[in-house]
Amino acid sequence: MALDERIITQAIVERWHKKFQESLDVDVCIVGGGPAGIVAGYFLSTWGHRVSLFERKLSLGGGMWGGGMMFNEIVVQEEAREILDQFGVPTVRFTGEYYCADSVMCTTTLASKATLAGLRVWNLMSMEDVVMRSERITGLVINWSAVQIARLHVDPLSIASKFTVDATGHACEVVNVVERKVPGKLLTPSGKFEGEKSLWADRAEQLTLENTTEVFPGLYVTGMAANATFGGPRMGPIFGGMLMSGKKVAELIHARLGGSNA
Ligand code: 48F
Repeated sequence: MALDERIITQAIVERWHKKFQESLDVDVCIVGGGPAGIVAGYFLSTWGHRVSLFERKLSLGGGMWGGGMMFNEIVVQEEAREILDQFGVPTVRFTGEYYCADSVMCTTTLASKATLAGLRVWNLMSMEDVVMRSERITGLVINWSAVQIARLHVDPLSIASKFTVDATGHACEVVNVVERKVPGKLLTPSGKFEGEKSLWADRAEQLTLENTTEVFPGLYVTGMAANATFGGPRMGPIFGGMLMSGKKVAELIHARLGGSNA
């Protein structure tokens, strides 16, 4: 068969536009494709919701690839191991209730299972603003990451969603946009963004789950973004809290969408 480059171009452009047009109005938009965002996307998609995940970078995985300081192993505690089991990621007991997994295998398997479950990933796209109606978030303003990186003056596009999840990790980018646009209105004790505290693995892992909640009408926080928003400490390369937080945010939103099979 003689290959025609024009058909290759046409295939890519047409298929991409079809996917994008189908995703202009979804149930849930997740911003950030680290472990918390991917796990949230996996469960919500598995339970039948239409979910888009926007990831600024080329690849999903966030801070998971590099394990701890580029030693590519992660640690999870007993409570979180069942989530890795569910994804089919092998774990090895190190001692007591500490388990290890290969960070590359973990990242690629989570991403693979989530996309196969129906999660639609938009890589190389960044959230730059939110759409609000009557002080409720009703969608995202998005742009190509390359536009932002090159600081080009190019207007963004917007998409609609019933719920939005800030899974942007330490940066808490969606929450910070809301804080700037409507100061003092976050559903934190002070009404403001509290900011991440110093490393304390045990406390941080508990708080990550507690802090996984709705932080503004229509906007939920998960993963490290949940802790930073509510003033919790960071936890370092233990990833159980991220996985459990991703599952919890999926359960909360699933219930809001009227689901009962979580
Ligand atoms: O940082 P990240 O992995 O967040 P997470 O899921 O997990 C945190 C852990 O990796 C680690 C930790 C716990 O062990 O402390 O840091 O909470 O992933 C966040 C992702 O969000 C993307 C960013 O590129 C990264 O892949 N991101 C950040 N801002 C934006 C964004 C944005 N405005 N638009 C799109 N993606």
